[in-house]
Amino acid sequence: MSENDGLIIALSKGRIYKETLPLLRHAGIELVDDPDTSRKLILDTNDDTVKVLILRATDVPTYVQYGAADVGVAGKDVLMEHGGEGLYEPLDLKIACCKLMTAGRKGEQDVMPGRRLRVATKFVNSTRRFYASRGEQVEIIKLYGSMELAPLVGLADRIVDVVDTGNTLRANGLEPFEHIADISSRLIVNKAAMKMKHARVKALIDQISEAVVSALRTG
Ligand code: PRT
Ligand code: MG
Repeated sequence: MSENDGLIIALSKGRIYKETLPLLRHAGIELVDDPDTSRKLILDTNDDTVKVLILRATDVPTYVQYGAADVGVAGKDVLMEHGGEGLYEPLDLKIACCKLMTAGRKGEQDVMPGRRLRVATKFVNSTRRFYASRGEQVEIIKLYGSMELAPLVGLADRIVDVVDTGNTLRANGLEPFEHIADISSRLIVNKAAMKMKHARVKALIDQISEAVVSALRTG
């Protein structure tokens, strides 16, 4: 694959991969390998010049930022944490939708004024910005997963996490409190690739954009 006309796309396994596949198909890109059964991290497509990298969701913006991938798909939650340096975000794909929310033990929304909340989350930057915007000083505890456990065992008063159906919160005796942001996945593009591979990247953005519109129309 030549450096200049090749295209490298960064995706994460799971819901983003599943929901991005039909959009790529609309752009004429079909995957040859299935990441759920293959152990390969670089997947081939029907086009020799297009490869797909399978990464941890939080690593996708980093690969695109440094140009190891030309384009990628990442949740807005992940992009808000990353900060967006070195990349453009030209397209809202309207997939993997959810909400970034604060949550806590059911019925414990009220807090004593002046008491400093402890908030457990993997979204440290978004959490800091949210509470700062309300003039609230909180202590943030960085976790990497299973945030729902933290309020149950007294590690934290609050969590900040993405919520879809809310079933996971409910199953653990928690409830959502404040809405921080609506989240969906975005197409992201490396800034240099946008210039150097403009025709190719622009064509991909246009085709995927069409696919998003027609997916919304057909529900
Ligand atoms: O799982 P892993 O640690 O590898 O990484 P990840 O959680 O970042 O990746 P993944 O594939 O789970 O999520 C990728 C992206 O999907 C996220 O960055 C979000 O933008 C988006 N998304 C949409 C979600 C959800 N919906 C969602 N429900 N990400 C996570 N969840 C979690 C939620 O936190 C809860 O624990 O799924 C669980 C079920 O949600 P409920 O509310 O339906 O019970
Ligand atoms: Mg997950």
